[in-house]
Amino acid sequence: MEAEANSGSLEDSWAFIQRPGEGCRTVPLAGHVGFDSLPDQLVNKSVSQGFCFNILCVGETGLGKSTLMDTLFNTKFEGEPATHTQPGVQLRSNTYDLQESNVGLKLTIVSTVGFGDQINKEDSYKPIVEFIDAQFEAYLQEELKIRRVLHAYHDSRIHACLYFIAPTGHSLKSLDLVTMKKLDSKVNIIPIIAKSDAISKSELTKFKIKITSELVSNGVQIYQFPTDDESVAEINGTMNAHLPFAVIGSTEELKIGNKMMKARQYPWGTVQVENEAHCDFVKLREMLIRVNMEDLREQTHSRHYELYRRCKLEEMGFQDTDPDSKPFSLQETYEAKRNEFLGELQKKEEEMRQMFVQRVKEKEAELKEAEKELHEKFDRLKKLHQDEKKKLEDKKKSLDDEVNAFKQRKTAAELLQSQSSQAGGSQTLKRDKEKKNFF
Ligand SMILES: Nc1nc2c(ncn2[C@@H]2O[C@H](COP(=O)(O)OP(=O)(O)OP(=O)(O)O)[C@@H](O)[C@H]2O)c(=O)[nH]1
Ligand SMILES: [Mg+2]
Repeated sequence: MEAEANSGSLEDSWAFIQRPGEGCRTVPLAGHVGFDSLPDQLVNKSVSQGFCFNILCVGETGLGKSTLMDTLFNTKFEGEPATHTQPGVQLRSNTYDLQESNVGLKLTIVSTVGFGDQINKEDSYKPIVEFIDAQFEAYLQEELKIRRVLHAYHDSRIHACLYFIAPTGHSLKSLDLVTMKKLDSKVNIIPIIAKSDAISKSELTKFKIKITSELVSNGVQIYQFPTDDESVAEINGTMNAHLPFAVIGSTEELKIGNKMMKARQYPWGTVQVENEAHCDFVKLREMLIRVNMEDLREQTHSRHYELYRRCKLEEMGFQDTDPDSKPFSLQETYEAKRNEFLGELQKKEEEMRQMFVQRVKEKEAELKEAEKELHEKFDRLKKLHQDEKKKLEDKKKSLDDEVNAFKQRKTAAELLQSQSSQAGGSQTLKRDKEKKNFF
Protein backbone atom coordinates (compact mmCIF):
# COMPACT_ATOMS: atom_id res chain seq x y z
CA MET A 1 0.00 0.00 0.00
CA GLU A 2 2.75 2.35 1.00
CA ALA A 3 4.74 1.57 -2.14
CA GLU A 4 1.78 2.47 -4.34
CA ALA A 5 1.26 5.75 -2.51
CA ASN A 6 4.97 6.56 -2.93
CA SER A 7 5.07 5.78 -6.63
CA GLY A 8 2.02 7.97 -7.16
CA SER A 9 3.67 10.94 -5.49
CA LEU A 10 6.90 10.36 -7.44
CA GLU A 11 5.15 10.51 -10.82
CA ASP A 12 3.39 13.70 -9.80
CA SER A 13 6.58 15.41 -8.77
CA TRP A 14 9.16 14.50 -11.43
CA ALA A 15 11.27 17.52 -12.18
CA PHE A 16 12.66 16.47 -15.58
CA ILE A 17 10.73 14.46 -18.12
CA GLN A 18 12.65 13.38 -21.15
CA ARG A 19 10.76 12.36 -24.26
CA PRO A 20 12.36 10.69 -27.25
CA GLY A 21 13.49 13.23 -29.83
CA GLU A 22 13.11 16.13 -27.42
CA GLY A 23 15.52 17.91 -25.15
CA CYS A 24 15.01 18.35 -21.42
CA ARG A 25 11.95 20.15 -20.25
CA THR A 26 11.99 21.84 -16.89
CA VAL A 27 8.92 21.26 -14.80
CA PRO A 28 8.44 22.47 -11.24
CA LEU A 29 8.38 20.00 -8.37
CA ALA A 30 5.13 19.78 -6.55
CA GLY A 31 6.76 18.57 -3.36
CA HIS A 32 9.87 17.12 -1.77
CA VAL A 33 11.20 13.99 -3.51
CA GLY A 34 14.51 13.44 -1.86
CA PHE A 35 17.20 13.33 -4.55
CA ASP A 36 18.83 16.30 -2.86
CA SER A 37 20.17 13.70 -0.47
CA LEU A 38 22.37 12.21 -3.22
CA PRO A 39 25.49 14.07 -2.04
CA ASP A 40 24.84 12.77 1.50
CA GLN A 41 24.47 9.25 0.14
CA LEU A 42 27.78 9.64 -1.66
CA VAL A 43 29.46 10.98 1.48
CA ASN A 44 28.10 8.12 3.59
CA LYS A 45 29.22 5.55 1.03
CA SER A 46 32.68 7.07 0.73
CA VAL A 47 33.08 7.31 4.50
CA SER A 48 32.09 3.69 4.96
CA GLN A 49 34.50 2.59 2.21
CA GLY A 50 37.33 4.69 3.59
CA PHE A 51 39.93 6.64 1.63
CA CYS A 52 43.42 6.02 0.50
CA PHE A 53 46.21 8.49 -0.09
CA ASN A 54 49.73 7.79 -1.22
CA ILE A 55 52.63 10.18 -0.76
CA LEU A 56 56.05 9.85 -2.31
CA CYS A 57 58.90 11.69 -0.57
CA VAL A 58 61.83 12.26 -2.88
CA GLY A 59 64.91 13.85 -1.38
CA GLU A 60 68.49 13.35 -0.38
CA THR A 61 69.34 11.21 2.62
CA GLY A 62 68.80 12.99 5.93
CA LEU A 63 66.84 15.92 4.48
CA GLY A 64 64.03 15.48 6.98
CA LYS A 65 61.56 13.34 4.99
CA SER A 66 60.55 11.04 7.84
CA THR A 67 60.40 13.89 10.38
CA LEU A 68 58.11 15.91 8.10
CA MET A 69 55.74 12.96 7.61
CA ASP A 70 55.60 12.41 11.37
CA THR A 71 54.92 16.12 11.88
CA LEU A 72 52.26 16.27 9.16
CA PHE A 73 50.23 13.36 10.47
CA ASN A 74 50.99 14.00 14.13
CA THR A 75 52.24 10.51 14.74
CA LYS A 76 55.43 8.46 14.75
CA PHE A 77 55.78 6.26 11.72
CA GLU A 78 58.40 3.54 11.87
CA GLY A 79 61.51 3.83 9.73
CA GLU A 80 65.23 3.58 10.22
CA PRO A 81 67.48 6.39 8.95
CA ALA A 82 69.31 5.42 5.79
CA THR A 83 73.08 5.23 5.47
CA HIS A 84 74.97 7.25 2.87
CA THR A 85 76.59 4.12 1.46
CA GLN A 86 73.76 2.75 -0.65
CA PRO A 87 75.01 1.54 -4.05
CA GLY A 88 71.83 2.80 -5.72
CA VAL A 89 68.50 4.50 -5.12
CA GLN A 90 65.73 2.37 -3.62
CA LEU A 91 62.18 3.05 -2.55
CA ARG A 92 60.80 2.12 0.84
CA SER A 93 57.03 1.87 1.13
CA ASN A 94 54.92 1.62 4.27
CA THR A 95 51.15 1.60 4.60
CA TYR A 96 49.27 2.71 7.70
CA ASP A 97 45.60 2.75 8.66
CA LEU A 98 44.74 6.11 10.23
CA GLN A 99 41.48 7.20 11.76
CA GLU A 100 40.28 10.76 12.37
CA SER A 101 36.73 11.15 13.75
CA ASN A 102 34.82 8.52 11.75
CA VAL A 103 36.95 8.82 8.61
CA GLY A 104 39.45 6.08 7.87
CA LEU A 105 42.50 6.76 5.75
CA LYS A 106 44.83 4.14 4.32
CA LEU A 107 48.01 6.16 4.05
CA THR A 108 51.02 4.93 2.12
CA ILE A 109 54.31 6.74 2.52
CA VAL A 110 57.00 5.92 0.02
CA SER A 111 60.46 7.34 0.64
CA THR A 112 63.61 7.33 -1.43
CA VAL A 113 66.59 5.62 0.17
CA GLY A 114 70.10 6.59 -0.90
CA PHE A 115 68.95 9.39 -3.22
CA GLY A 116 71.88 11.67 -4.09
CA ASP A 117 74.49 9.49 -2.37
CA GLN A 118 76.13 7.97 -5.45
CA ILE A 119 79.06 9.51 -7.32
CA ASN A 120 77.32 8.85 -10.63
CA LYS A 121 73.78 10.18 -10.21
CA GLU A 122 72.81 9.77 -13.85
CA ASP A 123 70.30 6.98 -13.23
CA SER A 124 69.03 8.13 -9.82
CA TYR A 125 65.60 9.03 -11.20
CA LYS A 126 65.06 5.61 -12.82
CA PRO A 127 63.96 3.57 -9.77
CA ILE A 128 61.48 6.34 -8.90
CA VAL A 129 59.98 6.44 -12.40
CA GLU A 130 59.85 2.64 -12.47
CA PHE A 131 58.07 2.55 -9.10
CA ILE A 132 55.43 5.07 -10.21
CA ASP A 133 54.89 3.19 -13.49
CA ALA A 134 54.64 -0.14 -11.65
CA GLN A 135 51.74 1.23 -9.58
CA PHE A 136 49.98 2.49 -12.73
CA GLU A 137 50.57 -0.88 -14.38
CA ALA A 138 49.10 -2.76 -11.42
CA TYR A 139 45.97 -0.58 -11.56
CA LEU A 140 45.70 -1.02 -15.36
CA GLN A 141 45.97 -4.79 -14.99
CA GLU A 142 43.18 -4.73 -12.41
CA GLU A 143 41.06 -2.57 -14.71
CA LEU A 144 41.59 -4.92 -17.66
CA LYS A 145 40.55 -8.01 -15.68
CA ILE A 146 37.24 -9.61 -16.60
CA ARG A 147 36.28 -9.86 -12.93
CA ARG A 148 37.57 -6.65 -11.46
CA VAL A 149 37.10 -5.53 -7.91
CA LEU A 150 38.24 -1.95 -8.10
CA HIS A 151 36.27 -0.89 -5.04
CA ALA A 152 38.21 -3.36 -2.90
CA TYR A 153 41.50 -2.89 -4.76
CA HIS A 154 44.26 -1.18 -2.81
CA ASP A 155 45.14 1.68 -5.09
CA SER A 156 48.87 2.25 -4.72
CA ARG A 157 49.21 4.98 -7.35
CA ILE A 158 51.15 7.96 -6.04
CA HIS A 159 48.87 10.94 -5.45
CA ALA A 160 51.44 13.48 -4.34
CA CYS A 161 55.18 13.69 -4.67
CA LEU A 162 56.82 15.91 -2.08
CA TYR A 163 60.12 16.89 -3.60
CA PHE A 164 62.58 17.88 -0.86
CA ILE A 165 64.99 20.61 -1.97
CA ALA A 166 68.14 21.11 0.10
CA PRO A 167 68.27 24.56 1.76
CA THR A 168 71.40 25.65 -0.09
CA GLY A 169 70.17 29.17 -0.87
CA HIS A 170 71.88 28.89 -4.25
CA SER A 171 69.92 27.14 -6.95
CA LEU A 172 68.49 23.76 -7.80
CA LYS A 173 70.96 20.94 -8.27
CA SER A 174 70.97 19.32 -11.69
CA LEU A 175 69.88 16.06 -9.99
CA ASP A 176 66.74 17.87 -8.75
CA LEU A 177 65.97 19.34 -12.14
CA VAL A 178 66.50 16.08 -14.02
CA THR A 179 64.44 14.07 -11.53
CA MET A 180 61.56 16.56 -11.43
CA LYS A 181 61.52 16.75 -15.23
CA LYS A 182 61.31 12.96 -15.48
CA LEU A 183 58.49 12.82 -12.93
CA ASP A 184 56.35 15.78 -13.88
CA SER A 185 54.15 13.91 -16.38
CA LYS A 186 53.65 11.00 -14.00
CA VAL A 187 52.87 12.53 -10.63
CA ASN A 188 51.73 15.72 -8.90
CA ILE A 189 54.98 17.33 -7.77
CA ILE A 190 54.89 19.66 -4.80
CA PRO A 191 58.38 21.09 -4.30
CA ILE A 192 59.34 21.98 -0.74
CA ILE A 193 62.44 23.55 0.72
CA ALA A 194 63.43 21.19 3.53
CA LYS A 195 65.03 22.25 6.83
CA SER A 196 64.25 25.84 5.97
CA ASP A 197 65.41 26.94 9.44
CA ALA A 198 68.89 26.63 7.94
CA ILE A 199 68.35 29.62 5.68
CA SER A 200 67.76 33.28 6.49
CA LYS A 201 64.51 35.07 5.65
CA SER A 202 65.95 37.28 2.89
CA GLU A 203 67.90 34.39 1.39
CA LEU A 204 64.76 32.27 1.46
CA THR A 205 62.79 34.81 -0.56
CA LYS A 206 65.52 34.97 -3.20
CA PHE A 207 65.90 31.17 -3.14
CA LYS A 208 62.18 30.69 -3.79
CA ILE A 209 62.28 33.08 -6.76
CA LYS A 210 65.37 31.38 -8.13
CA ILE A 211 63.82 27.91 -7.83
CA THR A 212 60.59 29.03 -9.50
CA SER A 213 62.41 30.63 -12.40
CA GLU A 214 64.63 27.58 -12.86
CA LEU A 215 61.61 25.28 -12.90
CA VAL A 216 59.92 27.49 -15.49
CA SER A 217 62.99 27.84 -17.69
CA ASN A 218 63.52 24.07 -17.66
CA GLY A 219 59.88 23.39 -18.43
CA VAL A 220 59.22 21.46 -15.20
CA GLN A 221 55.47 21.24 -14.53
CA ILE A 222 54.78 21.31 -10.83
CA TYR A 223 51.35 20.76 -9.32
CA GLN A 224 49.21 23.90 -9.20
CA PHE A 225 46.48 24.05 -6.59
CA PRO A 226 43.22 24.23 -8.58
CA THR A 227 41.49 27.57 -8.89
CA ASP A 228 38.43 26.49 -10.86
CA ASP A 229 36.33 25.69 -7.79
CA GLU A 230 35.05 28.99 -6.39
CA SER A 231 35.07 27.83 -2.78
CA VAL A 232 38.84 27.27 -2.80
CA ALA A 233 39.93 29.44 -5.72
CA GLU A 234 41.11 32.31 -3.56
CA ILE A 235 43.12 30.33 -1.04
CA ASN A 236 44.59 28.07 -3.71
CA GLY A 237 45.53 31.06 -5.87
CA THR A 238 47.34 32.66 -2.92
CA MET A 239 49.10 29.44 -2.03
CA ASN A 240 50.30 28.86 -5.60
CA ALA A 241 52.26 32.07 -5.21
CA HIS A 242 53.96 30.69 -2.07
CA LEU A 243 55.39 27.62 -3.81
CA PRO A 244 57.85 26.08 -3.10
CA PHE A 245 56.86 25.84 0.56
CA ALA A 246 59.70 26.27 3.03
CA VAL A 247 59.11 23.73 5.78
CA ILE A 248 60.51 22.67 9.11
CA GLY A 249 59.81 19.34 10.71
CA SER A 250 59.84 18.37 14.36
CA THR A 251 57.92 16.01 16.54
CA GLU A 252 59.33 17.53 19.69
CA GLU A 253 56.78 19.46 21.76
CA LEU A 254 58.07 22.49 23.65
CA LYS A 255 56.28 24.73 26.10
CA ILE A 256 55.96 28.17 24.54
CA GLY A 257 53.99 30.64 26.69
CA ASN A 258 51.50 28.34 28.28
CA LYS A 259 51.01 26.13 25.25
CA MET A 260 52.77 22.98 24.09
CA MET A 261 53.93 23.42 20.52
CA LYS A 262 55.91 21.50 17.94
CA ALA A 263 59.21 23.32 17.68
CA ARG A 264 62.94 23.07 17.30
CA GLN A 265 65.04 24.65 19.96
CA TYR A 266 68.41 26.22 19.29
CA PRO A 267 70.88 27.96 21.59
CA TRP A 268 69.70 31.30 20.23
CA GLY A 269 65.96 30.65 20.13
CA THR A 270 63.07 28.47 19.15
CA VAL A 271 61.52 27.77 15.73
CA GLN A 272 57.84 26.92 15.83
CA VAL A 273 56.76 24.49 13.18
CA GLU A 274 53.15 25.65 13.14
CA ASN A 275 53.93 29.36 13.22
CA GLU A 276 53.35 30.82 9.75
CA ALA A 277 55.84 33.57 10.44
CA HIS A 278 58.53 30.93 10.95
CA CYS A 279 57.82 28.54 8.05
CA ASP A 280 55.23 27.30 5.54
CA PHE A 281 54.47 24.01 7.31
CA VAL A 282 50.84 25.01 8.03
CA LYS A 283 50.36 26.10 4.43
CA LEU A 284 51.64 22.74 3.22
CA ARG A 285 49.41 20.82 5.63
CA GLU A 286 46.37 22.88 4.64
CA MET A 287 46.97 22.52 0.94
CA LEU A 288 48.01 18.89 0.94
CA ILE A 289 45.53 17.44 3.38
CA ARG A 290 42.65 19.76 4.21
CA VAL A 291 41.93 21.50 0.90
CA ASN A 292 43.35 19.57 -2.03
CA MET A 293 43.67 15.91 -1.09
CA GLU A 294 40.72 14.95 -3.29
CA ASP A 295 41.99 17.04 -6.19
CA LEU A 296 45.38 15.34 -5.95
CA ARG A 297 43.65 11.96 -6.09
CA GLU A 298 41.51 13.05 -9.00
CA GLN A 299 44.42 14.56 -10.96
CA THR A 300 46.35 11.34 -10.47
CA HIS A 301 43.49 9.34 -11.96
CA SER A 302 42.29 11.67 -14.69
CA ARG A 303 45.60 13.13 -15.83
CA HIS A 304 48.64 11.04 -14.96
CA TYR A 305 47.07 7.58 -14.98
CA GLU A 306 45.07 8.44 -18.10
CA LEU A 307 48.29 9.42 -19.88
CA TYR A 308 50.00 6.20 -18.79
CA ARG A 309 46.99 4.13 -19.85
CA ARG A 310 46.73 5.85 -23.23
CA CYS A 311 50.44 5.39 -24.02
CA LYS A 312 50.36 1.79 -22.84
CA LEU A 313 47.28 0.87 -24.90
CA GLU A 314 48.66 2.67 -27.97
CA GLU A 315 51.92 0.79 -27.48
CA MET A 316 49.89 -2.43 -27.48
CA GLY A 317 48.34 -1.36 -30.78
CA PHE A 318 44.94 -0.13 -29.59
CA GLN A 319 43.53 3.05 -31.12
CA ASP A 320 40.27 4.95 -31.12
CA THR A 321 40.30 5.86 -34.82
CA ASP A 322 41.65 4.23 -37.97
CA PRO A 323 44.09 6.05 -40.32
CA ASP A 324 41.08 7.77 -41.99
CA SER A 325 40.02 9.17 -38.59
CA LYS A 326 36.97 6.88 -38.50
CA PRO A 327 36.03 5.41 -35.13
CA PHE A 328 37.73 2.10 -34.56
CA SER A 329 36.18 -0.08 -31.89
CA LEU A 330 38.11 -2.14 -29.37
CA GLN A 331 36.77 -5.29 -31.00
CA GLU A 332 37.96 -4.18 -34.44
CA THR A 333 41.38 -3.40 -32.99
CA TYR A 334 41.40 -6.79 -31.31
CA GLU A 335 40.46 -8.56 -34.52
CA ALA A 336 43.00 -6.57 -36.58
CA LYS A 337 45.66 -7.41 -34.01
CA ARG A 338 44.61 -11.05 -33.96
CA ASN A 339 44.80 -11.30 -37.76
CA GLU A 340 48.15 -9.54 -37.74
CA PHE A 341 49.35 -11.97 -35.10
CA LEU A 342 48.02 -15.01 -36.99
CA GLY A 343 49.68 -13.74 -40.20
CA GLU A 344 52.97 -13.35 -38.38
CA LEU A 345 52.55 -16.78 -36.84
CA GLN A 346 51.95 -18.34 -40.26
CA LYS A 347 54.95 -16.52 -41.70
CA LYS A 348 57.08 -17.78 -38.83
CA GLU A 349 55.74 -21.30 -39.29
CA GLU A 350 56.56 -21.22 -43.01
CA GLU A 351 60.04 -19.89 -42.28
CA MET A 352 60.59 -22.63 -39.72
CA ARG A 353 59.34 -25.31 -42.13
CA GLN A 354 61.66 -24.10 -44.86
CA MET A 355 64.51 -23.95 -42.44
CA PHE A 356 63.72 -27.51 -41.35
CA VAL A 357 63.64 -28.77 -44.95
CA GLN A 358 66.91 -27.00 -45.67
CA ARG A 359 68.52 -28.53 -42.58
CA VAL A 360 67.25 -32.02 -43.55
CA LYS A 361 68.70 -31.59 -47.05
CA GLU A 362 72.01 -30.47 -45.64
CA LYS A 363 72.09 -33.41 -43.25
CA GLU A 364 71.18 -35.80 -46.06
CA ALA A 365 74.03 -34.50 -48.23
CA GLU A 366 76.39 -34.79 -45.25
CA LEU A 367 75.29 -38.41 -44.68
CA LYS A 368 75.67 -39.27 -48.36
CA GLU A 369 79.16 -37.86 -48.37
CA ALA A 370 80.01 -39.90 -45.27
CA GLU A 371 78.54 -43.04 -46.88
CA LYS A 372 80.62 -42.48 -50.04
CA GLU A 373 83.76 -42.07 -47.95
CA LEU A 374 82.95 -45.28 -46.09
CA HIS A 375 82.47 -47.21 -49.32
CA GLU A 376 85.81 -45.96 -50.66
CA LYS A 377 87.50 -46.92 -47.43
CA PHE A 378 85.89 -50.37 -47.55
CA ASP A 379 87.08 -50.91 -51.14
CA ARG A 380 90.56 -49.78 -50.22
CA LEU A 381 90.67 -52.15 -47.26
CA LYS A 382 89.24 -55.02 -49.32
CA LYS A 383 91.92 -54.59 -51.96
CA LEU A 384 94.59 -54.39 -49.27
CA HIS A 385 93.22 -57.57 -47.72
CA GLN A 386 93.24 -59.40 -51.07
CA ASP A 387 96.83 -58.34 -51.76
CA GLU A 388 97.91 -59.53 -48.32
CA LYS A 389 96.06 -62.81 -48.82
CA LYS A 390 97.71 -63.37 -52.19
CA LYS A 391 101.13 -62.63 -50.74
CA LEU A 392 100.53 -65.09 -47.90
CA GLU A 393 99.32 -67.80 -50.32
CA ASP A 394 102.46 -67.34 -52.46
CA LYS A 395 104.61 -67.56 -49.37
CA LYS A 396 102.75 -70.69 -48.23
CA LYS A 397 103.24 -72.27 -51.67
CA SER A 398 106.97 -71.60 -51.70
CA LEU A 399 107.23 -72.94 -48.15
CA ASP A 400 105.30 -76.08 -49.16
CA ASP A 401 107.70 -76.53 -52.09
CA GLU A 402 110.64 -76.13 -49.76
CA VAL A 403 109.15 -78.68 -47.33
CA ASN A 404 108.58 -81.19 -50.16
CA ALA A 405 112.10 -80.70 -51.46
CA PHE A 406 113.45 -81.18 -47.97
CA LYS A 407 111.44 -84.37 -47.49
CA GLN A 408 112.77 -85.77 -50.78
CA ARG A 409 116.31 -84.93 -49.78
CA LYS A 410 115.73 -86.53 -46.39
CA THR A 411 114.42 -89.78 -47.89
CA ALA A 412 117.36 -89.94 -50.27
CA ALA A 413 119.82 -89.36 -47.45
CA GLU A 414 118.21 -92.09 -45.30
CA LEU A 415 118.37 -94.55 -48.15
CA LEU A 416 121.99 -93.79 -48.75
CA GLN A 417 122.75 -94.18 -45.10
CA SER A 418 121.07 -97.59 -44.83
CA GLN A 419 122.92 -98.87 -47.94
CA SER A 420 126.23 -97.75 -46.62
CA SER A 421 125.61 -99.35 -43.23
CA GLN A 422 124.84 -102.71 -44.93
CA ALA A 423 128.00 -102.55 -47.02
CA GLY A 424 130.09 -101.86 -43.86
CA GLY A 425 128.68 -105.07 -42.03
CA SER A 426 129.78 -107.70 -44.75
CA GLN A 427 133.40 -106.41 -44.87
CA THR A 428 133.76 -106.81 -41.04
CA LEU A 429 132.56 -110.50 -41.31
CA LYS A 430 135.15 -111.20 -44.09
CA ARG A 431 138.01 -109.74 -41.97
CA ASP A 432 136.99 -111.85 -38.90
CA LYS A 433 137.17 -115.04 -41.06
CA GLU A 434 140.64 -114.10 -42.38
CA LYS A 435 141.81 -113.53 -38.72
CA LYS A 436 140.64 -117.10 -37.69
CA ASN A 437 142.43 -118.75 -40.66
CA PHE A 438 145.66 -117.00 -39.73
CA PHE A 439 145.67 -118.43 -36.17
N1 LIG B 1 67.38 21.74 11.24
C1 LIG B 1 66.48 20.86 10.92
N2 LIG B 1 66.71 19.56 11.13
C2 LIG B 1 65.74 18.68 10.80
C3 LIG B 1 64.53 19.07 10.22
N3 LIG B 1 63.80 17.97 9.97
C4 LIG B 1 64.51 16.91 10.38
N4 LIG B 1 65.68 17.32 10.87
C5 LIG B 1 66.74 16.49 11.40
O1 LIG B 1 67.46 15.91 10.33
C6 LIG B 1 67.86 14.59 10.67
C7 LIG B 1 67.36 13.60 9.63
O2 LIG B 1 65.98 13.61 9.63
P1 LIG B 1 65.12 12.44 9.00
O3 LIG B 1 63.70 12.82 9.13
O4 LIG B 1 65.51 11.12 9.53
O5 LIG B 1 65.59 12.53 7.49
P2 LIG B 1 65.23 11.54 6.31
O6 LIG B 1 65.20 12.35 5.09
O7 LIG B 1 64.04 10.75 6.63
O8 LIG B 1 66.51 10.62 6.28
P3 LIG B 1 66.66 9.21 5.57
O9 LIG B 1 65.38 8.47 5.72
O10 LIG B 1 67.77 8.59 6.33
O11 LIG B 1 67.01 9.53 4.19
C8 LIG B 1 67.30 14.30 12.05
O12 LIG B 1 68.31 14.54 13.00
C9 LIG B 1 66.19 15.34 12.22
O13 LIG B 1 66.01 15.74 13.55
C10 LIG B 1 64.33 20.47 10.02
O14 LIG B 1 63.31 20.92 9.55
N5 LIG B 1 65.33 21.30 10.39
MG1 LIG C 1 63.73 8.66 6.69
